[in-house]
Amino acid sequence: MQTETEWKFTAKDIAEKPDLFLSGHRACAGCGPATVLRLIMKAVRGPTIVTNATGCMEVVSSIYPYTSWAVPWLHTAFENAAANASGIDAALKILKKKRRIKHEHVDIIALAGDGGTYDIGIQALSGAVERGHDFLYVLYDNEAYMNTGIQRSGGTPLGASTTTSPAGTVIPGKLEHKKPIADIMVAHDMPYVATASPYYWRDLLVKVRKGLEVNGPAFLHVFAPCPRGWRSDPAKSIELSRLAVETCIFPLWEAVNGDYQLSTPSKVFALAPQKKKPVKEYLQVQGRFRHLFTPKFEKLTEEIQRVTDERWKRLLKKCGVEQRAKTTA
Ligand SMILES: Cc1ncc(C[n+]2csc(CCOP(=O)(O)OP(=O)(O)O)c2C)c(N)n1
Ligand code: SF4
Repeated sequence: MQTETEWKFTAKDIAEKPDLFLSGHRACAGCGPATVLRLIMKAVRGPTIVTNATGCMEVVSSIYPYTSWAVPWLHTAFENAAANASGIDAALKILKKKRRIKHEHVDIIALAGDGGTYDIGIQALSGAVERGHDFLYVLYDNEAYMNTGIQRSGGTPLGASTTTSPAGTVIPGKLEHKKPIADIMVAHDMPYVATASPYYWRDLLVKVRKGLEVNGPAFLHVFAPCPRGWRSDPAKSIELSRLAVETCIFPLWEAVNGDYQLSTPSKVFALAPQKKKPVKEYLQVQGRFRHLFTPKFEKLTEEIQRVTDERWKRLLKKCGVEQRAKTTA
């Protein structure tokens, strides 16, 4: 896809661009979503309004009388970030028509967690996309309802222990697989859908910019480790966001007008499958999967590997990429 403004994101560009998501917020040390927001706000192109559903990122960034937002920002209820974005879009169109705003264009970003997207916000999101509103929806996926104490969501992966899917003598953590939310959004026939992970920061920034530049709705699914809920080392969040891509648990791709394309960081594992790491490497460094390494539940790691491989194969097919050799994973 051609972008209006050809952007070469270099580390220097990014470092020199002022932060629009400011430090001083109350996120935990090593919070993946906070890093994601900081990066996303480096990619904006001009006047931007952000609307943020209830969740960790809203709570930690807006404790009265402080704010981390250096742009106009609206808190919205847990369920309706996309409905809010629709309202902002409609209002801007009227104001422009009446010549009441000076800007040629104002970008809109809606932000929500996995609970606010996979589960409770999906109807508002589906409606806003169907109506063709011009906004970028960013799902920061920390794979549970973290703000309210680590409850499972439709984005929580199989086998993860949460407070509502606790691993113990009865169940081995969550019993269901992660819902393929980004594919559900592609099925809306929308102009732009992509997945991203903060380790691959350049890929993430370019995708944010593409999502903003496209006319109409765009959806960005960003992987966002949460050391508190994942029981992982806060120093390893970005490493985890790399491992998720290297194991193909969270592959990177984009779909432009419904056409799937594998992104460069994931292409590496399609062209050289021997580089693809076993999912165990990703699971074993997180306390939420600790029980999967006991004899009682270890079979589940094979099931996670099987489904990961199956989904990866299906994605490659959609992207028209042929896997060259058999995976060693
Ligand atoms: C209708 C409704 N139900 C429940 C809540 C309570 N609530 C607020 S935030 C939240 C969890 C948010 O989870 P997620 O969207 O995954 O974001 P995170 O906290 O993980 O960043 C819940 C259950 C609410 N505010 N509104
Ligand atoms: S609970 Fe998780 S997502 Fe929430 S602020 Fe802490 S690390 Fe970030």
